[in-house]
Amino acid sequence: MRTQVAIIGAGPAGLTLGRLLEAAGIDAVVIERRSADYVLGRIRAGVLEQSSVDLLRQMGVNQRMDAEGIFHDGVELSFNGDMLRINFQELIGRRVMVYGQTEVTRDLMDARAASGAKSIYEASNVQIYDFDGETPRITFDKDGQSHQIECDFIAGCDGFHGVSRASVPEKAISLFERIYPFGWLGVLVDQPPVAEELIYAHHERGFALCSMRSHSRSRYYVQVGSSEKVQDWSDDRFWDELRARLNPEIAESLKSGPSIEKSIAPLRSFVAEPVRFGRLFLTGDAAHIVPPTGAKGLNMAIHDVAELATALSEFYGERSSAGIDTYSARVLENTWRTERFSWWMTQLLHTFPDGGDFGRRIQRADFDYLGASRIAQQSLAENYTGFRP
Ligand code: RFL
Ligand code: PHB
Repeated sequence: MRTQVAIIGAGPAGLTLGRLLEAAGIDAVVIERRSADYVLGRIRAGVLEQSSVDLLRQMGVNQRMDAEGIFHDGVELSFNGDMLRINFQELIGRRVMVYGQTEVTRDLMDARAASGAKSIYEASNVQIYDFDGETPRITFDKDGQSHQIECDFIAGCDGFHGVSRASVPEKAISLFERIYPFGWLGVLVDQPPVAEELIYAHHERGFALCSMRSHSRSRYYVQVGSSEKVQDWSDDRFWDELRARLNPEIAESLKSGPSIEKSIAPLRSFVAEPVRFGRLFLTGDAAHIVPPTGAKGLNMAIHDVAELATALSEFYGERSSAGIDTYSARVLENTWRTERFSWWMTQLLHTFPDGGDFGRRIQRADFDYLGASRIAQQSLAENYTGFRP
């Protein structure tokens, strides 16, 4: 088989890139290790920046998003029960949309199926070759047979544990990483959200987040130690812990219920440099990881592939490699800006085992500064809604 761009991974990065290339008349195949149902079963992000919403609209996959997505003008912060609302709309004239990653993925998969674009699910043992030359190749196994795809470019959209970044020679890549000594235990529940907007809560017992997927489905998280096991968290234990970390009035109005999904995600900050290696490009979680506190991972993935699609369109349309040559620098600029913001939100809101009294006083001072300074609030608003200089 031959294609112009082989896309490894059918997460948001791979599927968005596939759609953008399709619109540009560039042939692409998506190769995914898991089944489509497995990909759709992963509960992940919930917040879209305006620029992501705009891109999904531009790609014509907005029908359900426009009907079901919920615009939020701001978020609430809570610090040991003291509340502070950050009103993005009023501060900087922008807002965000609550629409689950699962839904974005489903919309993109449906659009791909409708247009007949080629996707190969349940492809095992994917290997990539010759991306330092002009004719890269991919091999994989499916239904007991081995297959090969020849292509012009490989888009590594295969997440943090994928094969793309792992195939780059060690000396060609620099990795920057911070692993946090905690994770997020998340619960999905069919109950109306406790508040109209998201609540990010710092508490001595640990961070908590009240989020949502719709007016009748809520998503909640609590910070847990890195060694915690999900089976040790009954629903009752989860709800008790969440309530203990919220402002008492809010805790009182929280509607709990049987969890329909419960999982623990570790928190890390991670950046690979560069993100282009000859004819291989890394995008999304394959290139960088942020802790979920800033709601950025999905939006970064969409940003990267928009840059890549523009670069590839220039290559095929105008025979110019200028976009390809600057892809890495453009992605890394956005990456580090967003890494900083996600790190900052994380260190403000979480309880650090080694933070000590000094660390706790600094966190309180940071929160009080936000409460007192419109400029500090604008900075948060600008970054949370997506800063594009
Ligand atoms: P994905 O979604 O991991 O998709 C990669 C795909 O590649 C496949 N794959 C392979 N395929 C073939 N061969 C191989 N060798 C392969 N190895 C892997 C995988 O099966 C998978 O289908 O990466 P992508 O597309 O870069 O998308 C990134 C986002 O998924 C991620 O950044 C976000 O979910 C992060 N995130 C959030 N981002 C936001 O923008 N807003 C949020 O509110 C938000 N909340 C979150 C989050 C992530 C979380 N977790 C679980 C880490 C909340 C949580 C709890
Ligand atoms: C979510 O709804 O899953 C969510 C929302 C905001 C975040 C992280 C996760 O910062």
